[in-house]
This record gives sequence, structure tokens and C-alpha cells, in this order.
Amino acid sequence: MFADGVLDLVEPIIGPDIALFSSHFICKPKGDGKCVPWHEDSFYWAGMVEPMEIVTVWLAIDPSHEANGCMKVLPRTHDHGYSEYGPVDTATNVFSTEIKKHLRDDSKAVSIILEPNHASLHDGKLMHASDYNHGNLRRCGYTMRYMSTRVKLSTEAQQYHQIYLARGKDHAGNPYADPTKSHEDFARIRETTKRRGH
Ligand SMILES: O=C(O)CCC(=O)C(=O)O
Repeated sequence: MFADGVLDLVEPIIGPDIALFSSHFICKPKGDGKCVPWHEDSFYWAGMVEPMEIVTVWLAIDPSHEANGCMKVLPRTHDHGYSEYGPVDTATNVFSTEIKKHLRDDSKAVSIILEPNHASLHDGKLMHASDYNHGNLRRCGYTMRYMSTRVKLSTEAQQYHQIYLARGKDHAGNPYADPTKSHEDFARIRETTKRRGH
């Protein structure tokens, strides 16, 4: 998350002053796992940051192919970020809603096929999704999401979400958490307010 090799990938996009917004593994066991329905990350982060400028590095831990549910994107859809969503079945999807069908052209979808240690980058407003894993390999990716330190974490979000200074210096007056400490208070707040990360 703080390795120069990763930060060097995002610096040409967001500049030299970089904060880690969030990070997690997204793992689908072989022959299993739910679909990630079509969404924009920004839809889930609305109100948390201003401006909504977050880039995700999606690092492949396993091979990520169509058979085991690689990520797919709709190129050039990142001009909007807050589409209308309709319900989907949570028995087969990780979220309960997805971008309404008439607002997307699924025929333009591009699969992001990666080998272990390869990475893709996507803008927080880009429409993306992934199918369930119908292959015989686990599909695990590690997301690292970054923003410029000129982006402001809202006062409300500061109550339940932490960001970390990854490179350079702050410009927006954000508070930054200490990555060497475990912040169980924040974990408890997220649990009691049922806020889930994305
Ligand atoms: O890993 C996936 O299948 C989806 C990833 C995703 O939605 C994201 O990284 O924003």
C-alpha cells in the first residue's frame, strides 16, 4: 500500500501528494463466489470526499481471467459517477443494487485479464463489475485506493473512516491515521453503524 512501486503508478495520475483512501482483498473461491454487479465506486463513496477523485490499483494475487470472474469495465463511462440503480438478488450478488440496464451498454464491456502481480487502475467513477467464479482457480485481487491530499475527507466521514498519508504532504487539512496502530474504535463504529467499506 505504501510501496514506492505502487505509489509510482498513481503519482502520474493524482500528483505527488498521495493519501491511501482504503484497501482490501476481494476473493472468490474457485467455482463459487458471487457476482459484483455493475456499479461505480463513487456511488458508494458519495459525500465522503470532495472532489470525487479516487484511483484504484487492482493487484492480481491469482490469475484473473474470464473463467474465474475477472473484473470487466465499460470504457469511458467515468464522466458521471452517480447513475440510477435498481435492485439485484443478494443471493448471487455482493451488492443489493446495480446500475439500471438502460443506462449501460454491456456489449462494450472489456475484460481486465491479469496474471499474478499484474495490476489494473480504474477511476472511482468508472462503471465496472465481475461475474461469479465458474472456473477451477481462486480469484483474489488486492485493491489499493488512493486520492490526492488535495481531496478533502468530509467531517462526517472522519467519524468512521480513516485515511493514511502515503507520500508527500497534506493540502486539504485532512486527519491521517497511524498505519502502525490498529484502530479498533473505528472498527467498532463501522460495525455499530453498519457502514461497510467498498
Ligand atoms: O474484484 C472485483 O471483482 C470487483 C472490484 C471492484 O469493484 C473494485 O475494485 O472497485
